[in-house]
Amino acid sequence: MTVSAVSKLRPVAMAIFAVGLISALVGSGAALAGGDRVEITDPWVRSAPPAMKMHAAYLVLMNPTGQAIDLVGAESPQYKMAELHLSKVEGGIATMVKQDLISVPANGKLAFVPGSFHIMLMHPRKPIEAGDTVDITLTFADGTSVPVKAPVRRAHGGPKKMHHGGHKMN
Ligand SMILES: [Cu+2]
Repeated sequence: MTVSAVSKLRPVAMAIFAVGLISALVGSGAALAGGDRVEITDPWVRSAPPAMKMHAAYLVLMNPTGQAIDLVGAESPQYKMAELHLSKVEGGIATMVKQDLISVPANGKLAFVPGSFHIMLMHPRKPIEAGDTVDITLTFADGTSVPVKAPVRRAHGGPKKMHHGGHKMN
């Protein structure tokens, strides 16, 4: 009897605490702009030939808050190193530049796609191939970190294969 009485009380106490917390935030006008508020969609890692000791990870970050949220790092237990990179073409030469910070604009989104921002996963501890899943942890400037599971797959528009009809132009 005593145990069930306690377990019935606890959700009520939690609810009161949560309401207090929310009203405190609203009252002070502070936005809860932690990295844990970022919505992450479509994470994936582009597969590469085994000789290639690095892979690029892509995803889309959506920031529903009224303040910019800054991504400052990434890591994966399956790789010795990971960095935030930006691909660009300078003087006709494609390069990648390490980024110390990538800002996701307030109420905006940032897509990591081939040819632009990516997470550079370097020195895989074991071979990584299409069908595997890579665990990535994103770290934000406020100290929060968010885990992401990214399936490994071949790039769109890789080695050309004939499509089997049925294309519709919309
Ligand atoms: Cu890179």
